[in-house]
Amino acid sequence: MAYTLPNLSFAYNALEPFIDAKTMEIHHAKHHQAYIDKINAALSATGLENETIEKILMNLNDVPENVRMVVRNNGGGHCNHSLFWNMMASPQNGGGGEPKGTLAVSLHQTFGSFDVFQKKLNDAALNRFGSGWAWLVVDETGKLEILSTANQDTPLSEGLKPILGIDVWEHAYYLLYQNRRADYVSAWWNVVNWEQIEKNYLEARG
Ligand code: MN3
Repeated sequence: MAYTLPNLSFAYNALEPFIDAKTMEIHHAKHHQAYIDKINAALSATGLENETIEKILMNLNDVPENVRMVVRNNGGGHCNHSLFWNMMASPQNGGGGEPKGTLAVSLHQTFGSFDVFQKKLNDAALNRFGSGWAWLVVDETGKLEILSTANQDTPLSEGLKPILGIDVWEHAYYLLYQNRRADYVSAWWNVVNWEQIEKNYLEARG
């Protein structure tokens, strides 16, 4: 089964004024679609066509060497963006604010406060040189951790479970923010979907 582009649960303009409709449309319909086209082509005739993308990225060494880098980059792009769309919600529909529930307690226990957590994730996003992602992940022991990855690398390939990610590729913000990544990252918190991230957290802890 070839992978297909997931529908967004909101309109392209739903995240305005923080993320503009044009950026969302190009990001989803062009960039994400391109990753899907390339991963589908790369996997054809590998015997991995029916695996989930998560399982493939968790076991990159099982991917034939001649397509491994293409799978890592484009499979990662498909996987990361599929998560990313659900990690955002319109401010009119619950986006933004601070988390409630189990994750709020764990963030406090791990980082001391929500503000410290947010500052550390912002630092990870701003210090990622070039293209990549900043992540909040759950490690093998259930502990929360902040890190960043280059390109479309996913924490799944390191045995970690991503529960919140910020795309810091220029394609995610350049139309509206040009070179001002810090402004984009700070605006992004207005559309963070804590309800979904709480779900991701509970699922990751099992
Ligand atoms: Mn992107």
